[in-house]
Amino acid sequence: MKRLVIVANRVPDPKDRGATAGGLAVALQDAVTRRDAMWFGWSGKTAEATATEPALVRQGRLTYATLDLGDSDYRRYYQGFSNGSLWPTLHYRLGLAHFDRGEYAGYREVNAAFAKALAPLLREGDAIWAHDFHLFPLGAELRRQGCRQRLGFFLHVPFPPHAVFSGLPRAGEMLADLAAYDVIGLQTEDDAANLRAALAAEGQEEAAGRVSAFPIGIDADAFTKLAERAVEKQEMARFRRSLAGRALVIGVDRLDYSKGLPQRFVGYDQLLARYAGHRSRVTYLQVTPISRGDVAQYQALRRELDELVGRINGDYAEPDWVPLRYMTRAVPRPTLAGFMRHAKAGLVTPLRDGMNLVAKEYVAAQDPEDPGALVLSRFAGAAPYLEGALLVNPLDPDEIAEALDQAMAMPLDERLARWRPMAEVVREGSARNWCRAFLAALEG
Ligand code: GDG
Repeated sequence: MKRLVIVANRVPDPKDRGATAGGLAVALQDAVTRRDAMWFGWSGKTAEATATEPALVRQGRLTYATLDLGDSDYRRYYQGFSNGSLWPTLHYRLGLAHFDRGEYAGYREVNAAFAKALAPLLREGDAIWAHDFHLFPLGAELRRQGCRQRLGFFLHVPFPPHAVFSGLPRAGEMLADLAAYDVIGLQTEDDAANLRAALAAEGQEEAAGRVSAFPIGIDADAFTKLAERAVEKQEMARFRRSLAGRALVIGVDRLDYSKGLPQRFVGYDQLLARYAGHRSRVTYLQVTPISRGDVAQYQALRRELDELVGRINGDYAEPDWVPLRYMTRAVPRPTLAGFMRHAKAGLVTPLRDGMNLVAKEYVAAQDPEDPGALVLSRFAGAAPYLEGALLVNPLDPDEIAEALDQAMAMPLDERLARWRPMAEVVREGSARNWCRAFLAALEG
């Protein structure tokens, strides 16, 4: 089997196994353990200048090749253009995006530096798979370095309609860069259709023909096992005791404005206001590890959430009941799985999301004899795949409150009827199958 070269903004720490690993590292585990592979990208560290020679760490058949980023490149490429321009634009939030030519230049320079450092490490016949919005121009830069290998690109986040994307200055250049890839993958058919139309509008019809949907999944069986084991642990027994028999609602999201957290908190507030019967009978636990904490919009969101949590708890708390438990620390994956299994409802209401793996994890964590209900944003990429969820408009707190009330009251037979097909979809659409489908397209 040919070697697989994965390029991503962040490379997982070779020492970090298991407990806190999530996201891409988990999804690609199968692909990088069954063949020779290299994982190339940013080390997560900054230095005075961006490194030109990658640091190499070998672990069995897998080589990690990482570059430190210069301080100015970190600000321009990562904080500036990737997080400040592209992330909001791709999540349909042009109003939150800013554009700065210097940052855009930094973004292109880092992509060129990645390509230059990677090119000498490549072997004939390697399959190269670049991930996510940080790397639109990487393929074109690799071609400039003389790379002839097959190049794939997968976008983990949504792709908006061209009318939105073209609000980004230099959108045309970004689309022309994508045309260097042989396979271009997105999460949903809608995203794929949007990107095809955008490419066609820029005269890239041929590249539009290389765009397909490859919905990402999770290792459902492993997550189910984690959840089953977690509930046996002392820590979970203590947590259950602390709930004193109250129903649990769980939310798990990075602290990000795409996740719809303020609207969700107001939705929960509406549940307590409009359906007084739930007061003192339900506890909502929201796990929200801080992310991009050095970006102003994320700091503002954190303050907004602090205030909302304080107000909701202030309004409804009893001496022995806190309605909304809110944590900004990350929780180990097995503990999360345990929380999810115990929760009567999973509350997943992003304003936009490429896929949303939490929705799938919630489904996988459920007890097949007594599953909980999933309240899901219709703007999550997962929505078209999880038909048994209670779909809501995440901008409408009243709709969230109504769906939560329905979830709390849902009889077992309805919960089973909704959950079973979703469990099937989540198991079938595994991370492994996602990798295999993409690599089959890439390697023909
Ligand atoms: C991007 C796209 C797409 C969260 N808190 C903790 C924790 N997590 C884990 C979750 C889940 C992962 O992080 C988050 O994945 P999501 O898919 O929900 O969202 P993004 O981080 O925005 O990911 C998204 C994804 O890429 C994959 O393509 O689905 O649309 O935005 O696995 O469980 N894990 C641990 N502690 C936490 O506190 N251990």
